[in-house]
Amino acid sequence: MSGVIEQTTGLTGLQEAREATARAREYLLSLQHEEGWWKGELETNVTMDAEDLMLRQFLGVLDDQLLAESARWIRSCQRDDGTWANFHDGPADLSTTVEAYVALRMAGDPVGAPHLRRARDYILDHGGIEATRVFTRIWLALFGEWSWDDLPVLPPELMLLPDWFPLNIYDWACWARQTVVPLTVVGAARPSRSLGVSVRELRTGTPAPELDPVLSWAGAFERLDTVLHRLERLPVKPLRGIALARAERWILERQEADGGWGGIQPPWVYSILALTLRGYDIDHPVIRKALDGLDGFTIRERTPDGWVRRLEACQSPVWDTALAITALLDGGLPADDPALLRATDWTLREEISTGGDWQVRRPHLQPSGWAFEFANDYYPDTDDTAEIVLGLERVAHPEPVRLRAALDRATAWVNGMQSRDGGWGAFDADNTRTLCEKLPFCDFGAVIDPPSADVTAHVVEMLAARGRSGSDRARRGVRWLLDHQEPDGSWFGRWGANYVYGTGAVVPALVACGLPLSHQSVRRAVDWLVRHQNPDGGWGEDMRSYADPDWVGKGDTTASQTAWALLALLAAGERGEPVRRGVDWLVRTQRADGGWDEPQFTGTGFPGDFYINYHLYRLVFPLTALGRYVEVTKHEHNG
Ligand code: R03
Repeated sequence: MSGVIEQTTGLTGLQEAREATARAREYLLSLQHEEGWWKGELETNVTMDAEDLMLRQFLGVLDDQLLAESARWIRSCQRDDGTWANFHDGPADLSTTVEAYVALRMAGDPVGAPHLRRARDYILDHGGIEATRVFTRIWLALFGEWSWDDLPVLPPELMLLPDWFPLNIYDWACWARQTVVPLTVVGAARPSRSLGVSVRELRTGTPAPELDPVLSWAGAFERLDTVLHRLERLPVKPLRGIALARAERWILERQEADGGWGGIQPPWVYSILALTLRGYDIDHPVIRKALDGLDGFTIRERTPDGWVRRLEACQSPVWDTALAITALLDGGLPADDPALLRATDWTLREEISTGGDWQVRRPHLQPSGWAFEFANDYYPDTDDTAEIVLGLERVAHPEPVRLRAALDRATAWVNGMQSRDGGWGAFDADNTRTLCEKLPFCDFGAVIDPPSADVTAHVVEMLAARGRSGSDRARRGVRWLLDHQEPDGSWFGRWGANYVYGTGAVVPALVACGLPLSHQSVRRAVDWLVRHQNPDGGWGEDMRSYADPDWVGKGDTTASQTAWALLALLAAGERGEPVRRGVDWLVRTQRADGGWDEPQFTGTGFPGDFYINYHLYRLVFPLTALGRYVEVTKHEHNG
């Protein structure tokens, strides 16, 4: 009995939640850049660093200091068992471990060193180079450490397929398209340069696996690949010259202001390789700009062991700024605060005004919207645009007409990007051709961008905020969400981990669209969240939930995931024990400076394959959740 009383009285009061909110708010304000934006580190895994070293080795521009600093970082990420993982405390990843091993060999670590021996034991026990992903083997083929004959052919003639023909480049997700186009150039050139060391010791000699059944798409494509390999050996390929020239032009036309491609590492580095192989030398302005731009994605840090250097896969200033604006507004900052006005002015300057690849599927739609990064003008996305509109909509800007005009353009753009089935994908409409996934090349990451619950929810919530919850498009979006609820009551999280993220996004959106709190869809979601609350009062969901149903809704409590669950519960009208215990966890674990620790990754690049630790998630989401808790509790206390 006394235990129960203690537990109840130990729970956080409104005043403590208020103080925690204020601390988080001030801390977030202190992190704003003077130009008005926020950007947290986007932490991923050491393949970024290993591939950066291989890129520079290939180009002949690898310098010793850079090599030493990257190697020091890679070594610092190795675990006691000799392996590397793709997320904090995650299982070993074979391809990542192979790439890290190659990088450390390049840096001069001896084959016999204990840390490399442990890595090699793991690699050989798990199938060796033969069992790694295609991308890893492409990197090795660039240095003669793997044969181009044993990689899937990606013929440049792919560029010549019209945009209605299956497997044409616009059937691929934008990130896959931007990666595949330069890789067709690289694969056609079949280069082989010196790595300086050999990593033959990582091969097991295991023959390639059996082909899939003839009558499956995968099996058919594998046999087609054999034919393509034979065609590659023909002395004349009539369309090759035209195809390569078209790929080159396609790449050149898409270089961004920061020198990159698509704002992400893979197209960036493969485009550099492709252009180099087309004869652009290292001092050509296009290549110079591309390499200089990569420096902007580099983080250098002094550690007790010396300087370390690591590369971001991507940068998130627009996304972080959108989430920060909402967090500050929910956290009680006045809507005309100078920090919010500066953020709004910067964001307005970032609005996309040029066309892009999305126009292939939506040719009559006017450009607008926002991309995730500083520079990615050809690829705005609906998710960033929805979150920006949700934030800016609430700011009291001195030029309301100008602001409203931008929000109207952006809303129209997002509306036009709705897919036929009523949902929204991130970068393209109707990017749903699953045939792409069956190609032997496609063994890593997603290669299409179909509608997802998290993105659709953000869009629908945005439409509601703009007074359009009754529109036909919003209604079809809501219908899509209701149709895609999992049998257990949750929603899948495509770009965040995982069902906690999906559910945390969808419930507020449905409620914003006027779904009654008593609706069975909302009730089932609430029940799912309550059932998955950790004993400590928080929520957490491990990345393993993407592959293993036993992990669904389970994992160490994290600040961002606890906040996502609270956002759904608060939107659903919940005010009881589960909410109070979640809030209590946030208040209890807040650092003195107003932030939270979160070594766990809670962002998703590709379910199963690629994960992100967004360093601002641990702050913006708890601030939003605490702010909303304070707001609803305050009103209910006052009656
Ligand atoms: C959070 C929501 C906003 N959102 C945008 C999120 C962008 C996340 C970063 C994307 O970075 C990428 C890294 C990648 N790697 N490999 C690929 C890749 C793509 C994006 C990749 C995978 C398969 C192929 C081609 C490229 Br095929 C490391 C909506």
